[in-house]
Amino acid sequence: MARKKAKIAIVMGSTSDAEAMAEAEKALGAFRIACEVYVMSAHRTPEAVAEFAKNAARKGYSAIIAGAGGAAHLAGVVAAHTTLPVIGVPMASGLLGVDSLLSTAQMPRGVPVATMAVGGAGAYNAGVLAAQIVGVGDARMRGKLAAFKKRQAREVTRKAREFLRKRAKA
Ligand code: RP5
Repeated sequence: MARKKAKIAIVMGSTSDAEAMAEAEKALGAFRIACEVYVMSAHRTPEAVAEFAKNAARKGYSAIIAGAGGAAHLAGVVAAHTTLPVIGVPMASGLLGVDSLLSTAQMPRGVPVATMAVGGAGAYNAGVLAAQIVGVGDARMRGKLAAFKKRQAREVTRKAREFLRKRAKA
């Protein structure tokens, strides 16, 4: 039987989160994982969030990435309504994102949200973590992840050599 193609849902609390959350899409794209993007707010459109989260498993998503800032309850509310893994991305905000980070991470016992770093780097990591979740049941995806790690290591080594070479010349 043919394997069903994995897909991930990306939800953000506002269009003002779009630039940072595009990093999640970029990471998923690097692994050729499809995603669908939603904008909805735990506070401003709470019914839409509950409806989305309740139906997400039936729609076939492997995981949900949820990014919000400030009193960032989006990932937590999504997690309250689904058994899918929820990856939270705290957006940078007026309090440098510390408010978003704590509101995303400090979930009550029994309702986990896998919380990433603040902002674009966190959103990118959310995409990589989603690929790793897909990889649990997909050896080809694990191969892609291993190649990604090797590429990343090579790039760090290349940049370090270049930096040291320039430094020696100066
Ligand atoms: C949160 O409030 C959103 O996720 C966003 O990060 C922040 C500000 O939203 P806007 O006032 O820009 O719509 O709910």
